[in-house]
Amino acid sequence: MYVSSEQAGDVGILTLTHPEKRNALSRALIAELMEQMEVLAAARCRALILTAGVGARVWSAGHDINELPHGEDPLLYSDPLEQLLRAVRHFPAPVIAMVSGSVWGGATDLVLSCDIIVGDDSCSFALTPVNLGLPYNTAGTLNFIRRLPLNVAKEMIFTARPIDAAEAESWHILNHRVPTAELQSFTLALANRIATKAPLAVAAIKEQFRMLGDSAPLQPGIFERIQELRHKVYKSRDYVEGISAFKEKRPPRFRGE
Ligand code: KGA
Repeated sequence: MYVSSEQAGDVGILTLTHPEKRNALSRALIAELMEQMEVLAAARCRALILTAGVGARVWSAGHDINELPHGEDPLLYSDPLEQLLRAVRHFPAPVIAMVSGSVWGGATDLVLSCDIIVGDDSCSFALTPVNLGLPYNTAGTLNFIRRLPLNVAKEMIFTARPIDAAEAESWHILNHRVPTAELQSFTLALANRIATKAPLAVAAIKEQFRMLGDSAPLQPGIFERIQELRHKVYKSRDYVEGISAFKEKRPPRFRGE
């Protein structure tokens, strides 16, 4: 079991429970998470909290690096992480990320795909594709452009530096930064407030935010160009080196080829 699920009145709470692997977003963990999301949606939960528990040291280490393919597109439309991101965005009630601890790579994409983010002083967020030599995909890059100030997105991507709670607050990544002792009660109160509102209106407006936010047309030529740029990166030796270095627990040696 990598995920625990509970329902407190109209609020669903999904907790990642695989600290041994730092809640890496493996195929198995994502399958459980999405199954529980379906159960909670069917039970008409009116707000969903996604968490790794109060006091977690790592919220999630991101994509399971052992499941990233060599020499192939690492973030295809059908990749489990991509399916999870869409499930969160399509979930018929607001999803609140409640964050203690560090959030890495694709897990930061996941948190930024939630509707509201509440973090404590221990939370931090890193965007890490350049540590792995990995070309991020169009949907994710668009999510960062929409969700973050462009200069912030660029600094986070180009440096892969984990940004701390104070920076996350000042850069409007967090809706609220609260003391650890109050994280659970604050987030539950927020979710319960949402749960008292008209659920059809909330769901329709969430869907409008999603569809209107996604409505920027992408010219075929631009998409093809992005795919070509990404292809060059995931076929590179640096991408193999990035993944090998993680597995061998050593710093990568990138050569730009
Ligand atoms: N995928 C698979 N296994 C992982 C993992 C990951 N992302 N992160 C950690 N693990 C495993 C790790 O191999 C080890 O397994 C165990 O979790 C504890 O990790 O016990 P084992 O079998 O050796 P570790 O490193 O000992 O824990 P730590 O010292 O507490 O450090 C925690 C962090 C999170 C700082 C460290 O594990 C880490 O740096 N992980 C990788 C974080 C990362 O770069 N994630 C990005 C993944 O890529 C991604 O999401 C995308 C799509 N991207 O970047 O573009």
